[in-house]
Amino acid sequence: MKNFTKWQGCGNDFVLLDCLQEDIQDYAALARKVCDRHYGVGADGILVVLPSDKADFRMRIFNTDGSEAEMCGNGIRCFARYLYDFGLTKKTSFTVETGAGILVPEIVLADGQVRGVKVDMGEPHLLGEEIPVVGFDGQKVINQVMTVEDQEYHFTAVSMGNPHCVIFVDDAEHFPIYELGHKFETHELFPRKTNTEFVEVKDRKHVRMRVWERGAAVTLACGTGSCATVVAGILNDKLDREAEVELDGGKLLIHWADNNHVFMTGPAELVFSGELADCEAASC
Ligand code: ZDR
Repeated sequence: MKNFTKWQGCGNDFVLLDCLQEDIQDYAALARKVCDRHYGVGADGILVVLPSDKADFRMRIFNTDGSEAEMCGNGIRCFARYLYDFGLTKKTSFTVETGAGILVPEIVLADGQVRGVKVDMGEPHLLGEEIPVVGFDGQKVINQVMTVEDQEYHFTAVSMGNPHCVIFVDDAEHFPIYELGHKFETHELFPRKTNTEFVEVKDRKHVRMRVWERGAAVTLACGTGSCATVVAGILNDKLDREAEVELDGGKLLIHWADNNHVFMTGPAELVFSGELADCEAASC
């Protein structure tokens, strides 16, 4: 038996496993099993709470297909709220070691109630080899052309620790994301695959975005993708430094500050707690 909590941030949902006391052998197998919406709990990924010798806590995230992501924006808000609400820390701001470096979430309180979580997501990485994108070493990848199914698309690539391919479209609502998302994810330009955001700019402070996530397909929201979207919008002179990203499952406020750090503010909600009856796959 293993206790878990289920969380969602803008409808991007996660099973959180507290492994501060005891580690699990095979997170990839457990993620595939637990994330299944018929045979498991159902989630877009699992979040693992671990001790860290570099920060207050360490977060690992595994996608539904078992692949490990460097970072997860919606996940880290849920992760932070778990630590605060369940009394693992009394601090409202603390450090979290992730595959994208040490990040700093801050619990947003009003009248003693948690209203959301604001996260210093660190600096975006823009050079081709950092994202990575093939053929762009030493260069930023802004408004370049790629071909998918014989059609040309303009894309801007950004890493928020994990890779993102941002495509500005006229009509995000009707973009055939289910048909084409996987083709972007596995495009030869992106050797570590990519998350892909389809973005309609409403005005300089407001975009509508839909996402195809690497390792998970279409999800209702993407935190790192929202950060990448606003960074790409600024690089293409379509957005101001602070903008709201409207996702299928909610809204996130993103600010690319003067110190080059990206700040993301949004909700994180506990859905339920439970016990995994059988986590044999992970020998726990
Ligand atoms: C998009 C994401 N859910 C978030 O909120 O940032 C991150 C999940 C990881 C993503 N699928 C990846 O980089 O493989």
